[in-house]
Amino acid sequence: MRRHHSTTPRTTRTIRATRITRTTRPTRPIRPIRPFRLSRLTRALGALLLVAATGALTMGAAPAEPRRAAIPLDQVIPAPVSVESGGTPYRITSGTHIRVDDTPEVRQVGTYLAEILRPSTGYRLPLTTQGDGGIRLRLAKGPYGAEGYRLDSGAKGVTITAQEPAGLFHGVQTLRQLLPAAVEKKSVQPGPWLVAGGTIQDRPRYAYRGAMLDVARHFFTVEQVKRYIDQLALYKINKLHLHLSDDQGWRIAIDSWPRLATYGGSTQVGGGPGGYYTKDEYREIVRYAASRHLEVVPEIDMPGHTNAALASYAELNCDGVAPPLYTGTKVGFSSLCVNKEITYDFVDDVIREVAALTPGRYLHIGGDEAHSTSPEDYAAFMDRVQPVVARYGKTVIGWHQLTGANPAKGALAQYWGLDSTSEAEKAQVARAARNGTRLILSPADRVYLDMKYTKDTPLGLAWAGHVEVQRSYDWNPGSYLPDVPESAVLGVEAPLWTETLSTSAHLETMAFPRLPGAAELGWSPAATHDWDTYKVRLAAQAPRWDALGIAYYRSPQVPWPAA
Ligand code: TNX
Repeated sequence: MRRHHSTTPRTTRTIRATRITRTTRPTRPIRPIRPFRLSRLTRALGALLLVAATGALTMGAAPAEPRRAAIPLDQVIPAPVSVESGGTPYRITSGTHIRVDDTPEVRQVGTYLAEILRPSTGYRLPLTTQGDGGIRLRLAKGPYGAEGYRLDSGAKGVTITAQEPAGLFHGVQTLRQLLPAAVEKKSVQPGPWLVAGGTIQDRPRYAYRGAMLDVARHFFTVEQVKRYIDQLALYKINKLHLHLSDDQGWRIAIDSWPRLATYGGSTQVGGGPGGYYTKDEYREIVRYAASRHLEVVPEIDMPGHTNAALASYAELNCDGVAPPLYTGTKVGFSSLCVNKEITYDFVDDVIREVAALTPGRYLHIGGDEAHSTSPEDYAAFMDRVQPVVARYGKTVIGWHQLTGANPAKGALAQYWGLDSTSEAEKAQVARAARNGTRLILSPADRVYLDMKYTKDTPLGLAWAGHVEVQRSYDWNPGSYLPDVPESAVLGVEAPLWTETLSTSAHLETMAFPRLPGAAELGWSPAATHDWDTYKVRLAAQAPRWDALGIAYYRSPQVPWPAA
């Protein structure tokens, strides 16, 4: 067996207001330690330590193990706030323990980590609350905020410290990305399982880092949604917005209006069978999301995008006649009947039931493309509906058309315009922002994951143009909309509309590789933003997606490793 060690370059990255300074000593290649070299190495104390550590590291290594260097600490997506590389890597072995604080929340993060590491390493990795060394997950007071963490890696172990369990969970995602891609596989793989030495300190730029999934145009099962949740968690996304109703389908059981789901949910774009979540299934999605530290944001879109509801109950229509179910892809043709009282009974019942099922803070009421509702009716409708959301204890989110009416105090507006959106419309959004309406940014020509990458990519729509990977990444949420102060931006969300998408592979092909970029815009300091270094980090994710079975678009803009 050949012994080897990796000498880790000492890299210090300091974030300044406007740019990153990086001082990197040239990387020394991994080289075998031959006996005659030892005497030379022992001249320096540092080298002595290194040799001792390396000896410990390589003992007991399986003969088939390839030689490989640890993944550099700064290769993570989203880019961390600060990275200091150096020192001996930690090696996960069959003797490694996962040490957790003795609380259910920390144990849960530890169990989650163990479930990722056990199948591929083949190690037991028992959870324990005793001893030291190994992988340690601990809560402590510090400058971490609600979601930040610190990761320290050295010869004896890796410690992730955070103030809250969410911070530990995000730190675990970082640790995951520092391990070889093969760690994601479900069968035993050869090691070594090295984590580069050094320290990462990290916390998010924005509190709201969302992804939306349209389960209305095509229905996606609980298992498919869970799969997407797992993919979101890897990039520290913390909100799952579910678009639960639209013209083509109603996807959540409502006890007081049962035909919404049983009839309104019975089809989808293209005429397939559709589907809906029972209340227990929805609770299961919420529970699973929470176990990945994502908050579910349910959306019931109104007053437009309501054909499935109008088809289910004739009395909701102004003329009392139920339209047929709809399986096409046009928008803007349906509206609840704003002047009928029963509309507000319906809205109250639906919001009450959805709010009761949802532990999260938010309830999204849509409000986009209400082309069949007059502006006066639209404003009157929103004036009545927003207080209902508040009455059931939730914060309103609406698509940014809500800023054309009277956004309630504390309501959030989700901006989905384009570069070419009129100045007047942008100014309307900016005015609302200056008056206290906080914004979630989802510019369609940047982070609509359903837009085609190029004219030649088969899936997706193109109404907002073609959105290649660089275009999707290269914008700054903090200065994106004119006259909107950075403090008005609560975060970034990447929506995935599904008119053309009906399988998990479809979803993934559109989300990857753009989703990690949206996640980075939401998490990383603006000072880390740099396409040229980002595209290298992005390329390095591909083997991980392969290991996870995630389909992705091999954009020619990204220097992928040879397949
Ligand atoms: C616009 S964005 C819509 C959706 C479509 C999407 C397709 C928004 C609030 N409304 O109804 O599915 O474009 O890209």
